[in-house]
Amino acid sequence: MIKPDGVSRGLIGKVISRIEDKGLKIVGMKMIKLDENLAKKHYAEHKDKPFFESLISFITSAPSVAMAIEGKDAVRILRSIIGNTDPKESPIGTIRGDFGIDVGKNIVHASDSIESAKRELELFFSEEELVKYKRAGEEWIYES
Ligand code: DAT
Ligand code: MG
Repeated sequence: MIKPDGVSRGLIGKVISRIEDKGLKIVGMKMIKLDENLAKKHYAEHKDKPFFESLISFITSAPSVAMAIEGKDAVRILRSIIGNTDPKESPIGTIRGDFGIDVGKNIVHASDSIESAKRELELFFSEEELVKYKRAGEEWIYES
């Protein structure tokens, strides 16, 4: 998901390009301004953290772009494309390392496990909103 800072800074295209360039496939996408209810469900694991209230206020402050992304090892690869939680600690070459400075404005979200990906996808997309198609050139990305 491209968070409110990424959308508001005009980084949607750059973020999507990195996902496409890697060879991953976008199978669902929507612009959505999270309401408090959805934001709290999405970040439920952090409800007792000191930064929870500011996180909810930030994530509901402007539109985000939610994406469903498919590919071999997609969860692990996306986490490596986005980088470390704190942009200051994130290597140059990652989205957070290249575009961010403070942890509370780290541009993107990505699920950290298959289980959280399933849970989060269900929060944002219905079955019908996820599409099946073949990306041209997949035979040049995957060995089999
Ligand atoms: P990630 O987004 O890398 O999965 P997370 O799940 O630990 O990181 O935290 C969710 C978001 O909460 C994170 O993207 C930014 C914010 N956050 C995390 N740790 C924080 C902290 N120490 N202070 C302020 N915001 C923080
Ligand atoms: Mg997380």
